[in-house]
Amino acid sequence: MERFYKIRQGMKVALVGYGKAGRAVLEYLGQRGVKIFVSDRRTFGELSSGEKELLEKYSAAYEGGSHTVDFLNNAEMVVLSPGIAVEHPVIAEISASGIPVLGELALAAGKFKSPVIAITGTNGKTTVTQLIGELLKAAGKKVFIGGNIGTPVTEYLQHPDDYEIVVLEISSFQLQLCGAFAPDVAVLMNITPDHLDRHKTLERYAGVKMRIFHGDGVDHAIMNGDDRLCRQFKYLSKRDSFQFFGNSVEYAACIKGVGITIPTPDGPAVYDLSESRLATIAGVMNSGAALLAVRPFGIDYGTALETLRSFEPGDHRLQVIAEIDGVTYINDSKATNTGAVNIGLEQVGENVILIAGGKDKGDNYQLLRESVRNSVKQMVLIGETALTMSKDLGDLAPHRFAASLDEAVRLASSMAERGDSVLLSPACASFDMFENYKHRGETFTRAVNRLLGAEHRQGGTGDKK
Ligand code: UMA
Repeated sequence: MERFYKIRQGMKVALVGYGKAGRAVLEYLGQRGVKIFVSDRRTFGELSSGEKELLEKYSAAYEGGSHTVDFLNNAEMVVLSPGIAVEHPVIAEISASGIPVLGELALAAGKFKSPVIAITGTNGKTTVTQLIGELLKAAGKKVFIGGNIGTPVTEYLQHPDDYEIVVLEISSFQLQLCGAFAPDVAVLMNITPDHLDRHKTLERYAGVKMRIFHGDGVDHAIMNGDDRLCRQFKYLSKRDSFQFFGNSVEYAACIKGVGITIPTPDGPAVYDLSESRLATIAGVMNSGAALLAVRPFGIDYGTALETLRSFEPGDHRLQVIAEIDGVTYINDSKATNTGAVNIGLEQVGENVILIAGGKDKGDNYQLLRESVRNSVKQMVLIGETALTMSKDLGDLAPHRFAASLDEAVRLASSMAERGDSVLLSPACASFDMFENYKHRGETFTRAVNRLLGAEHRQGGTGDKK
């Protein structure tokens, strides 16, 4: 049985990882008089002045360059950042010595003053988190939106009275050390292979995802009924009853085409999303999940429908950047796994010049074969995984290699003909060449804008046949 962790003045706590999550935890604990030790692989000299000031503000000790048992075993508790593996040898040794090692969610468990909606899944979780947030705000609720989406959960703990509902995007990394965290509403969007460099097997990855349903307080468990791996690994969720969304009239949210039907005591509520930005295969599934998640909070039909119809998806997810000489350039930098690329290719359709590759996360690129065969004319491969992708997919479409994303965009542009789409959908993390997926998407956008500028300077070449 997992327990809630209490914080007391004078307690010694070590933070491993001094990124966004670590800094938020430092601020939270520092204000409560905790004695803090911070360990990060960056040397002290590599920290920004703001990071140094924060350490000084709370008189936190700092270990830079590496993590050591000697430094951490002074602590009564270790809070581990999500990007650092539990299996890290130093963390494993600390844990074996009996010092509790917890993540941000385990620290926050028991401290929420408002209902919590938590969303996980390999793909779609950011959009669903945003959708749920928009639906609740449209209904006049004060909503905290955070977690993996960018604002650490701990920031909520600083001002819990400012909010009526908490909506959290939760990653598999965060679920690994979630302790007694139990949302009131838990949503699982889908499971496709991802982060297998960290989780090793698909079953372990799925098991971690299913932890979102484990806590005793989960009143509403919502799951994609159409997703093969969600169904295959459902037994790992330790519960029997779910509200499903997907393509069946038996489901709590039934999705047909671009419509969603949800039974209500007054008859079925039908949400027709045609003509909206959510009128895509993924868009309606995301909307079905979001509608089920907000159902306990009594949002009226008209408000919900209007909010969905006016929703604008975020950047870096199938974002159309420009049309140049009849070629559409699409930024799907957030597609960091094969599942997301399959969704993107299905949506874009045919005649795709695909730019893919990046940092390997243990994914199997053979899982792209069917959609590459159906949609892709040519490929430009970049990053660490370019050669592996060439081996796994190269027989399906002619391809070239590029040393940078700028070069990849130029090459793709030279290959494309009128009516084609140049799609950046990497199937990989970005860290081999970029700071993160946003930086990669922005680099792509800038490269496309340079092509656009060149076209304008030439007065539009119109040379694509
Ligand atoms: N570090 C070490 N030792 C290591 C590895 C890293 O000390 O072995 C240090 C780095 O020097 C850096 C810090 O750890 O100072 C970074 O910590 P972190 O990787 O845990 O990242 P944070 O900045 O704390 O951001 C985290 C999430 N990052 C990850 O899960 C990798 C962010 O999700 C999240 O938005 C943020 O907390 C706020 O909750 C990002 C992400 O990439 C978007 N998530 C993955 C994904 O979506 O696929 C799961």
